[in-house]
Amino acid sequence: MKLVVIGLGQAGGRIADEFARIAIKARQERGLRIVTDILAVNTDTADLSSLVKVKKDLQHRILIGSGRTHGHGVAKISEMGAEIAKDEKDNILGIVKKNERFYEADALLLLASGGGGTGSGSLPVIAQAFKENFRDKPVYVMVALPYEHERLTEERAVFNTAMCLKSANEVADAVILVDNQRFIRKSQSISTNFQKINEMIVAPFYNLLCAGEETKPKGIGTSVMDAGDIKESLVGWTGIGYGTVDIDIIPTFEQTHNYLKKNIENQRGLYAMDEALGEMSVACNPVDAGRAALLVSGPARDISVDMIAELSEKLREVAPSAQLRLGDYPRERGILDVTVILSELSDVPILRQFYHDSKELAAEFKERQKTRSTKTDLTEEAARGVPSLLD
Ligand SMILES: Nc1nc2c(ncn2[C@@H]2O[C@H](COP(=O)(O)OP(=O)(O)OP(=O)(O)O)[C@@H](O)[C@H]2O)c(=O)[nH]1
Ligand SMILES: [Mg+2]
Repeated sequence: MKLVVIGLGQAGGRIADEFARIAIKARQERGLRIVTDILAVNTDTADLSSLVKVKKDLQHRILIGSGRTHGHGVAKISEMGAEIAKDEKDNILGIVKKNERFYEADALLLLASGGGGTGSGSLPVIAQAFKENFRDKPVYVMVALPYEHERLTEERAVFNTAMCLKSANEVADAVILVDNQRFIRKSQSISTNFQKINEMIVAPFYNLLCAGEETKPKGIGTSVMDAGDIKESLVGWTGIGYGTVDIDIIPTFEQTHNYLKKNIENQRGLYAMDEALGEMSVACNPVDAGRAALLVSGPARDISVDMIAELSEKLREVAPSAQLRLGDYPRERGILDVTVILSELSDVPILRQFYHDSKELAAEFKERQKTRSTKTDLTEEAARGVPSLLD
């Protein structure tokens, strides 16, 4: 599958940078093209220049709203991010369309954080603009949810995220949720280590995008997961998970094909699938998924029909309402990995929490505004009669 990737705001830009890194890796190591273009859009000049892999020209690092923000961001006011995006969407669309490979792209992927202003405000606007202009290309969005400490202390982060998610869901074909908090635990690194977190966010996409682009016979599985399968698996609220297991950890019984060996293969697959399901990008229950996809990748001799059957049976058990799609992707290297997509989720608890909290906040904002204007009126009243030094 080939994507056009557009990162919006700081988090979006950095995650786009990570997509650029895996795209370069796919070209160099596998001779495959998994993106047709990668762009970063921001109201902040410094954020744009701090990117590493996104091409450096003005067609790939696009500064918007400079007349209003002077290149310094929108300070978490996502309404301003949305306004600026409305003014500049035609310009962005024009730039994306100009790329000669644009028509090869299977879909668009927009990336942003929910908590900031530029990314969260512009993401739904740009998604809508693409939907209206390119009806044949699905538009997927990925929203990075704020950390727990931000949810507890930064009202704007909660409010922006709720508005961004609600609006994005109205226009995008799928909204991929990635909860920053879940990646902290995994990375065991300091909370600001975004690079590591972004690597983990993007990792599941590597094999997923490569699998259907392979042309070398030994990279083509028995059941190839191509762009068509992925499109069918990405609808509505979506989580993505990735698990890996080292092939060398369990003895491989090289020459034999006995029952025991098969069992070990299956164990590895189950282990990796369990990790993928346990560490989904957002906390969700597979029972609530309307669609699910599973891609197993590893050395051909370690992926048996038997193992795929067992994994699919287990996935069916935990996600009984999901339309299931399975794929295998032979790769000659020392690990076996499993990528899981759970999509068309009917319930994601953290979503409800964001909506609930932001409604309370909206009421509170109103109340505070009322109190403030009453006090301002009183102050002005008290100043009446005091001479001013100005004309
Ligand atoms: N996953 C991830 N999250 C990030 C990254 N950088 C910032 N965040 C999160 O994104 C939110 C802040 O939003 P930013 O993306 O910095 O904001 P912005 O879109 O640039 O908007 P403004 O700076 O307000 O103009 C916070 O919740 C951060 O925790 C990143 O590189 N990766
Ligand atoms: Mg910013």
